[in-house]
Amino acid sequence: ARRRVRDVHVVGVPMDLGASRRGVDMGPSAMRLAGVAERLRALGHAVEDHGNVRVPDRTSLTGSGREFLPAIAQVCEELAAFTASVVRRGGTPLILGGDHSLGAGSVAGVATALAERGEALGLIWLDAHGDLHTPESSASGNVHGMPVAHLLGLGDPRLAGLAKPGPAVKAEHLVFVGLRDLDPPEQAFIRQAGIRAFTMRDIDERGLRAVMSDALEIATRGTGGVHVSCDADWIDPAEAPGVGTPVRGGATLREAHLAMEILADSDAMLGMDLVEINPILDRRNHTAELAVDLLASAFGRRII
Ligand code: 5AB
Ligand code: MN
Ligand code: MN
Ligand code: MN
Repeated sequence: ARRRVRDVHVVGVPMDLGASRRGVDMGPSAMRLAGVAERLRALGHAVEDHGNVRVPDRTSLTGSGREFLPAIAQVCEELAAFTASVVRRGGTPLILGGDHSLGAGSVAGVATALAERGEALGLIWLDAHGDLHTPESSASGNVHGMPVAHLLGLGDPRLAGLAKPGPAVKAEHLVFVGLRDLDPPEQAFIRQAGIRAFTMRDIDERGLRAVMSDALEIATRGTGGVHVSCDADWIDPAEAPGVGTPVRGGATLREAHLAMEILADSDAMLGMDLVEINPILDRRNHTAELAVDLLASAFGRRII
């Protein structure tokens, strides 16, 4: 397959308001220190780093959990405006997180730009978790467990209403890969809404290549392209210890690379999030370096 030269527009979202454990706000710095822009430039892409979206300082806010939703919605609104403008210009937005609540904004902006050309958006959500809670269904109240529900138009209108006309994504164009930790309301929702989801068991039984081919088929059928939202916790914590919410039994290093290589070959990717890197839990920036390696694969790195 060919390797398309892209205009990559990087933005950092140094936010951990969506999580109860602190530290993923340092993810953008960690990936920049690991050389993300330089790595993508070395592949021939034009890369512009736009710096960080403004995020309110946590110590300046009161409350916790779902009480941070209005502040998160403001960050997501700014992020959605950014990704929409990049996609309108034919560029590829690359979002460095930050907790996964930012997905409610990044994906909404890409969807808005596509809707302007009359196209629907496909979404591949690589994650140990479903992130399908509404504020009502969530036991933790943590907004990083809620972005997918909001992209489907459910939950709080301040997050669900960011895509114009919205909702950002239809259930039929959404697919999960890597799931292994769902809460009961998320399980019920997946079954009831008929959401396509590949668990670690599917990867074990069928292999990553077959699962990823199906995921791409689902996310590209009837859409103008695919946004890939990659929560670093889809990878096994043995490989990626520096993540916000580690869950044993995740993708291997080689499965993660193959997933990215298959995405690059498909040429269907419109934008990407790499989120939930937690340098506090990491060893010598290992997980951020792994994330940057994976991004290189997703953006067309070749061995030969
Ligand atoms: B992540 C949990 N389902 O709602 C919740 O890391 C975990 O963005 C959410 O996938 C994990 O608090 C959110 C238990
Ligand atoms: Mn997760
Ligand atoms: Mn997530
Ligand atoms: Mn997490």
